[in-house]
Amino acid sequence: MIRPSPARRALLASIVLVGASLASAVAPPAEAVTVVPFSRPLSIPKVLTGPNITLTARLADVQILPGAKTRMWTYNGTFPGPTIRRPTGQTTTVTLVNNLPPEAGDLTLHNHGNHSTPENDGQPDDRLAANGGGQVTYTYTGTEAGGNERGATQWYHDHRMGLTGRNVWMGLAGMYIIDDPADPQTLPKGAFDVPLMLTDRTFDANNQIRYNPAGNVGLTGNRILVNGVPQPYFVVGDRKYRLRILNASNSRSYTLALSNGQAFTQIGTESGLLPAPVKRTEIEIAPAERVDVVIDFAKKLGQKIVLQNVAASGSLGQLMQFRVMRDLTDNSSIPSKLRALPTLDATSAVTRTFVLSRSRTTGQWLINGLAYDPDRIDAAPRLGTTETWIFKNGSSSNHVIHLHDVDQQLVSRNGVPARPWERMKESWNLAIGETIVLKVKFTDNLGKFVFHCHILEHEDDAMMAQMEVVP
Ligand SMILES: [Cu+2]
Repeated sequence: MIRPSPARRALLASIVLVGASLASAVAPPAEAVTVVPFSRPLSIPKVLTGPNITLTARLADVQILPGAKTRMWTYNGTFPGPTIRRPTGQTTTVTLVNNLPPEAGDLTLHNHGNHSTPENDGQPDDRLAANGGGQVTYTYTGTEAGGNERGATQWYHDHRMGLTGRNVWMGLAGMYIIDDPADPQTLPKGAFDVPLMLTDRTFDANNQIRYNPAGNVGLTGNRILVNGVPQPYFVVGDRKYRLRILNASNSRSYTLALSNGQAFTQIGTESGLLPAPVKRTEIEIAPAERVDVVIDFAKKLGQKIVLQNVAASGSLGQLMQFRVMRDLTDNSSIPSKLRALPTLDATSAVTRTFVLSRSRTTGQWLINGLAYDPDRIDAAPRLGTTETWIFKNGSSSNHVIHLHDVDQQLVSRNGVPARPWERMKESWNLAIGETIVLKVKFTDNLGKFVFHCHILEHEDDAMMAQMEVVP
């Protein structure tokens, strides 16, 4: 039996309430639905581009499966939430309004991957948007280390202490893209630059979802959604498309491959463009990771190509279908050099080691033997210095380590130099027994930030730690 942490106890109490609210909301019993693969078009979330954005968290009935709509916790009534798309170097405010029912409690919004000050980072217990119409405005400057923040595919999601898994599962997630004129401008753009959010959910016979993680191992769903649609099709032209793929699932990892054996050209990660494109036929993507890829459908007119998840079989292995049906001229290209990485100090001021483990007595997930304590500082790097951070996975599960505030460069994984597609990121999958060595430079922002496992049931089980950047 797992002894619940305080966060866990709050979560368990809330599950009952969520279940109750959904039970009262569902329609009379309907037949369990069958999804015909590739029978519905891909949905592209609405794009918000203005400098002052409002995200209202509210209930909405969303058409996910055929038949009854699914009651979800949404931003602005859709799942995924709207895609925010902003030029780097320009200030953006995002105002979170909490109009969810009382059982949702207070909320916080984390812009995942952004270089935010602590007060704008959407911390688990600070500056909460109170239930019943409370508002919090977050300000993002779009600047970093004396210049503009790098172009990147980020995302925003709830980050409430002990309740992130529930809140994201119920629908509180969307994408946030920073456009950067310093990135090559010949890459596919406009309608050929497409965000894809992967999530998994389990639906009941009435097409409703409910958050019941049954312990702290990690919740997976029995159906995979791409931009909120089960197994969609997407009509494309015979040209290159840029796909910004986000794994917004609570705990499921995917291994992406194309059914015709064609390679993806990976051009970016969570932290923006790679130094150079890399061809890969299989790409593993763990929770919170993003891969920015180009698929070239040239000479494929008339073909149907499936984006597969070769980590699973059946419907879980068939994510979406590209139908190459439009004869188009391709004016895009992928330069051989994309974007150099920032230069970090050659020497590190400090080396810190963090071991990921699980308590033998309580089953709780731990970092350096400890559960999260908001009153404890686990690392205090000095502003402007570069440090070496080592993460070792000593547990019997994979974990996805996510550091807030700054990008990280990979020195080595299991003693081997970084592979070209993971030299700079901010969410790192560690398989059992793996060790990564990161270099991290702390710029601009003083104060406290969390770092944690992004398997949300592990995070909510207090697999989180805190750093404080000091003068
Ligand atoms: Cu974990």
